Amino acid sequence: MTHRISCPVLSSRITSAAEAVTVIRHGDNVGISGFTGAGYPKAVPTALHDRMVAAHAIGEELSVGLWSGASTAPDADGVLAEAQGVATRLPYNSDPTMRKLINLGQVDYIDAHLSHSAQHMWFGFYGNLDVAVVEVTAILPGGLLVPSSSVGNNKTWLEQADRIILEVNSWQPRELEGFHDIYYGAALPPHRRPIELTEPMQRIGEPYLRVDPEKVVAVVETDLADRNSPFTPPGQTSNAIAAHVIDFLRHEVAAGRMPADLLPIQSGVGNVANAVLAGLDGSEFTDLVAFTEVLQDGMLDLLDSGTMRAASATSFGLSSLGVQRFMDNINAYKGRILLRSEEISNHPELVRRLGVIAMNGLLEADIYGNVNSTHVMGSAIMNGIGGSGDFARNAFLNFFLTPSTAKDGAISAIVPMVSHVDHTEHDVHVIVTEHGIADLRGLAPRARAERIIQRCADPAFRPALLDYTARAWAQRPTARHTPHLLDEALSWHQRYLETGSM
Ligand code: 0RQ
Repeated sequence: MTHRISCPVLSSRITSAAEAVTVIRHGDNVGISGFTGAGYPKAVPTALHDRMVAAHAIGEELSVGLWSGASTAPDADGVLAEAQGVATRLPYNSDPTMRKLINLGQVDYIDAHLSHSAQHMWFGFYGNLDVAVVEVTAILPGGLLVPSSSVGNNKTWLEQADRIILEVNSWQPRELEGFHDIYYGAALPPHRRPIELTEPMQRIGEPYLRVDPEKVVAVVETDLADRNSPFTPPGQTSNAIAAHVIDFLRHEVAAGRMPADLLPIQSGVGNVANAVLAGLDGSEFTDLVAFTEVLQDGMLDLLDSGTMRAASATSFGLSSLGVQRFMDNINAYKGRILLRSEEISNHPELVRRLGVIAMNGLLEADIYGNVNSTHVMGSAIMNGIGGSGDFARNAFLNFFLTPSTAKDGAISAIVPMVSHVDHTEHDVHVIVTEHGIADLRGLAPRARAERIIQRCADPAFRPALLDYTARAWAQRPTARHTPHLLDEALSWHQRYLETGSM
């Protein structure tokens, strides 16, 4: 037995990654751990890549359905995409190689709300899960698993898979034991009970993942780092967006709609989200709490400065510097950070009960407030809806944050009609760009259009947007509640495709 594996039954299954992947067969569905580049398996995907390449070289078919918590890394999604070994992928991806294959139509991508992915598995919507490959920090004497830097869908994958490969990663700090809360009370309708979580940091589960040792076919030891992508320091645009959000929160507190220590915060991935967190750090707000899915560097800063008292998430999403900082002070974070399954971190019942303030990015919004978070020019997937729908739809208050233009000003983030809809006008409260903030709550469509154009659109695109709305509204008798010029509504996208500018 090694120092991380103290269960005699499971230590007898220790083997190499190359040996472990022989249990994966063509056509299998493989559920891997991993969420925003944390806690994904690091040795098995590469070994599977090698096996796929060798099989393809002699004309054998070997491809799998690949399911995860959310995004992984070049040494998981990336290598499997490179081997042309993935037939279907769900529920979220941000790997560029995988994205390319999805957009070429070579991988079928099921872009799902993250809170749905586990329950859709349980409902039988995705078919059988043949193999689970799950990274853990340690295996305890009785076979309980200490989870690693993300939880994601691991509980469901371990329960549902026919065969299980465990990767025990000694790069993950052993002190992660105690950071997790794994809820085992979920049931299928009509037997579901309320989830008794009324405070973001309440424990409702166990610190360990359970596994049936009979199903564990291999245990692979690794010592490899998470992806840990760097963040760019907030620039002028991100800082301006952050300042608008914080000003708005201040206004909401002053108006008596929110307590002085705000409500639980959810913050999406990316640099803009990180800038908002940085902005909160310099503000008067204190004693904040997060009920979110990803814990980025910005949130670690808030925990360090004491601006935030605690954070519940499903995963870390730290830079290398962030990881170092976390590891150096790990015991100080214990009790202040909880990692849960993504079906709980993103659960609509909990998001609504707790009254979460949701902050997520977007690709484009239209004049009436519909939001596209996923598809470039209506067709090419960027990442996926991720948790943005889980949080936005059920939030007390949601923000959608974006620079007003993309691609050096060639693309307006505010368009007459979005080319793909992820968040409908009914679910969008506040849109923010560097130019300003459009509070859409309680507004009818025409008032929303005026506000979005005047406050959020880039000045270079405002005249054309105003011209569009004026002509749409002047139409008779077709102009109605939400007026559009149907032959022009998507012409901005078409113009971009044809000329390289909207
Ligand atoms: O591409 O780097 O090649 O220039 O899109 O844009 O402005 O850097 O914004 O990193 O915050 O990402 C919606 C993708 C925004 C993200 C999205 C191009 C732009 C750039 C990125 P380049 P920015 P961000 C929690 C919640 C869905 C999932 C989610 C996302 C690149 O926020 O994936 O919210 N959200 N999950 O140039 C064409 C446009 C564009 C555009 C931007 N209109 N048309 N390209 N870009 N706008 C996390 C999880 O759930 C795991």
